[in-house]
Amino acid sequence: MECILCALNPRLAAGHCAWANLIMAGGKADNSKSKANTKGKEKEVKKETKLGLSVKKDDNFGEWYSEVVVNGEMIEYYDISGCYILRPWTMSIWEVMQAFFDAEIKKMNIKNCYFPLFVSPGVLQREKDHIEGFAPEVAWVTKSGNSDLDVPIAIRPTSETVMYPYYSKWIRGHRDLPLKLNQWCNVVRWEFSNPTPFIRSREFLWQEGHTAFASRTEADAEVLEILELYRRVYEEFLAVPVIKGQKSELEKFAGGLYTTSVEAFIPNSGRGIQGATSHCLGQNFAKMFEINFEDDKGEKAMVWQNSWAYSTRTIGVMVMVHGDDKGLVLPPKVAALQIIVIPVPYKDANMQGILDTCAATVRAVRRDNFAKADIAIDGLVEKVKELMDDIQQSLFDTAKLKRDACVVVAKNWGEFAEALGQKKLILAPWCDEEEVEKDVKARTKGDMGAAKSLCSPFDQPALPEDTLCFASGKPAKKWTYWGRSY
Ligand code: 87F
Repeated sequence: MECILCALNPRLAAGHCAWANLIMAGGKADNSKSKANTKGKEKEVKKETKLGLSVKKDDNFGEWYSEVVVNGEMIEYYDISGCYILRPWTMSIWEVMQAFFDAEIKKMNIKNCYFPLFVSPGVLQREKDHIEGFAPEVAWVTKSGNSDLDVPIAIRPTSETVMYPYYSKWIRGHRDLPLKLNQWCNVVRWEFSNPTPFIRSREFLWQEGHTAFASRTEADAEVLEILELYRRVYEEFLAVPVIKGQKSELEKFAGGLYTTSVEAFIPNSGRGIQGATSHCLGQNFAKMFEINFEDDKGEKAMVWQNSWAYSTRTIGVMVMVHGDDKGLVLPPKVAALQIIVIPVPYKDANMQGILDTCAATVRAVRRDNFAKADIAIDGLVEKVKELMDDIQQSLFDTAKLKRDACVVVAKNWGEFAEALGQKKLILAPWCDEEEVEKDVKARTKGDMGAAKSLCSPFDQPALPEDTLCFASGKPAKKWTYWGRSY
């Protein structure tokens, strides 16, 4: 637990209040006086530190978000659109999640590696069917100094084409399997739709896991094991509730067999957001990249592959879900700084009285709900640890209550359209036909963006036999979450 002692340095004290989960003040001062004091100082400090926000979360969510991430000193805008500087507050959150995830995948015997940033055009083309839709987002290096390169070089938007030629080389027999590699790196996707810090940026940090197995059974099991780790990153660290489920045929990674994801929801914008994905690639890439092996019967076989990733987008989701009108609210488990200790010896107060009180209790103020508590110095550390756990849990509980309050069950088009208009997270019975999803997209097109399926939750409510699809009226096959999304 990181804790800072602010020896009455108002800039430090105020500046860190946005991030610390708890502010503890030792000693009691004259209440009326101290209130007047803080009020007067607040404006001054805001001006000095630019920590104050000019808009409220409910009034202008987009502007609020920009101000929170910048004034909270998490990011700085950069002179290339869609690129952001990740400041130390951000990186320490990233590192906490990284430490957890990295340790967990090591337990699964997944090894870290690092492949080059650059992709040769030849190898990129081998995946051309799947890259087709993505091609406009690939960034290229065409020059060195003043001279054009003989062959332009792509910058990785993801590393399938970089890694799989070597999987083909390294995998010979069944004893080479499974091959389970992960890399922590940056990727570049030259997005054209409006960039948003963490949520949609042209360069971002992620981990990408790429694994190869002898059997589909092993691959299927890993997909879910990784997805559970992603759920834990969101729910246990970032205190953000997510839904685990499967993507529709239209929304899955086109190169794979099926895609699972964790989906979050941002109540203020009424949009769903894909939190992380875990794909079973089947044997599609094995075919393209000739990743073959001799199986235990001496026969030639093709590997089964998975790939999975989560990115710095996680941090944006957390800021959007927990932040308030005062700025950032970080769950204690990922906060670089949990507590600020402020000694309060006022000159005009009775010094002995203060010292007596200081020796006995501290006043603690929580960042999440501003609740105040006087805690005895005896057993303070234990109490504060409990308080941190309580803040972590109540951030999650509050976020879940808010998310759940946005869920609407829609059984027909009328109910669906109404709920969409109210920015809800819609759970609807669906026939699971691709054409019907395309039709839903077409019918909901507008300035706000079309609605799409988010996922079919693994946790399926009962579906009575005669239930009809909300959009086509055909027999429904499953419950699926729908909404606008990031
Ligand atoms: C952008 C440009 C080029 C996404 C792209 O999800 C290619 C792509 O293949 C591309 N944007 N994708 C899909 C990425 C799939 C997969 N890669 C490994 C993952 C997990 C990590």
